[in-house]
Amino acid sequence: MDLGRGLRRALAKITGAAIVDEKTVKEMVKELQRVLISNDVNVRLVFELSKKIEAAALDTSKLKGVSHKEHVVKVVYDELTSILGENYAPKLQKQKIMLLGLYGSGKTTTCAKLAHYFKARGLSCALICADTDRPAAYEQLQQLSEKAHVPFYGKKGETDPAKIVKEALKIAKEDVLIIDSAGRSAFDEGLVEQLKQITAVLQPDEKFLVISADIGQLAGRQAQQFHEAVGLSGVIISRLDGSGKGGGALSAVAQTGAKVAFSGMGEKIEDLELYDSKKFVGRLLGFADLESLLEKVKTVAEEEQLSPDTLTEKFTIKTFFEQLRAAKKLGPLQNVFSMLGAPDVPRQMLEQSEEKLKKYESMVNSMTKEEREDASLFHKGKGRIARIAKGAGVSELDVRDFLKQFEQVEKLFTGFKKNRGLRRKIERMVKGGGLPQNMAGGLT
Ligand SMILES: Nc1nc2c(ncn2[C@@H]2O[C@H](COP(=O)(O)OP(=O)(O)OP(=O)(O)O)[C@@H](O)[C@H]2O)c(=O)[nH]1
Ligand SMILES: [Mg+2]
Repeated sequence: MDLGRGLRRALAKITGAAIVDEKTVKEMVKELQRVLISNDVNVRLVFELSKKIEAAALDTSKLKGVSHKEHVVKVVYDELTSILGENYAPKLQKQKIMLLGLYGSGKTTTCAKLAHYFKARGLSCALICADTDRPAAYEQLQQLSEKAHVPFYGKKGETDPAKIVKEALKIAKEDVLIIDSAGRSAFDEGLVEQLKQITAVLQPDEKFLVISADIGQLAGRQAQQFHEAVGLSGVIISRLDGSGKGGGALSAVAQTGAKVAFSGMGEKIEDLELYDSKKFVGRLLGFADLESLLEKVKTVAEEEQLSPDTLTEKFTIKTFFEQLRAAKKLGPLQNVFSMLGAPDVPRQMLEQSEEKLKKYESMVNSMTKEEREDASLFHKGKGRIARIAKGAGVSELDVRDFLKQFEQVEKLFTGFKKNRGLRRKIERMVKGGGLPQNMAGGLT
């Protein structure tokens, strides 16, 4: 399961619960364990984390002005952040950076990404090809240097990487020199020897091991081996964009004490990010930071306490539209839904543009009261759709789209039926969100 989705789902056990007690905390922890392990986070680490979270979450002695819910959310956020390592602050100064790692880990691509990164911060950069093993390594880096608009140094046909570096250092005057090195299919002495030779000539300021997120927790062992052999200043995790094992790789590296410096988030040269575990967790959970996450927990809790229970058993077009409208006010709907314990509502359904809502509004206003209460009427004869389209000044396709969306959400709600508490909350939230007066009038 996707890590972000899994974490949101786990957290929703708390944020969506009526009361937070030992049972809910345990359920949440169980769900957390499941998602972390399926993302290849080390089992022992997961159990340590669970124990800590459970203990801290159930310890209510330190609740100062926050609800138990907020407290648990904070504990989870802090613990996740802590297993995923610290953030890194790059030196924005003259320096020599050497990249190393196994075959296909992303070294060459990352060289260009780093050049782009430092160049954007006002430093001049150059790329040096010290990979004499891989055919076309020279051409690949040269092409990338053109993309990044930085000079390139290398010598085709030369078999000694140390020599290439020595020559390049004589002529390269750029602030940041980034050196690409050869890979191997596995960690071996030959590679270590070669890296040592390059290091002796280059005297790099930074030695970054590039690891693909795909290898998950094995990243820990790899970081350890390379660190012991050649000494690392940090690790760059590539392909964090596409891997279901990113959490495993990051936590394993963090456990070795090595710092994750950057992460690769795609194939393009702009796709490099400075690593920040808080930002990473925030993104997984769908919030910029802990504050905005807690803020949302609070708002939802307050919304819940508004108006009395007016739950209607039937989900109708009227309720649907009211919800879309109300949700617009509550901010990113995906987050609101996940707070309520329903993290899986399709995204496109939740991101209705203002313009679309206007269209919907006129459609709903063109419907009869019966139609709003019973959408199945639209399946009994085409006349109705044509009438609504005409009345609302939209196409029949628009009406059909709207009905289709309604039906999808209706299906989801039927699924929620088992979960009456959730439905009740959504209903309350809608009432709490309040409809603009004229709209509310128009819909009765
Ligand atoms: N999606 C994604 N792809 C990446 C990322 N980084 C690298 N790649 C791709 O991974 C493949 C291998 O990247 P390279 O940079 O050639 O890897 P390398 O470590 O230099 O490989 P060798 O020189 O053969 O050892 C290429 O197709 C890249 O486009 C990343 O962050 N995200
Ligand atoms: Mg390469």
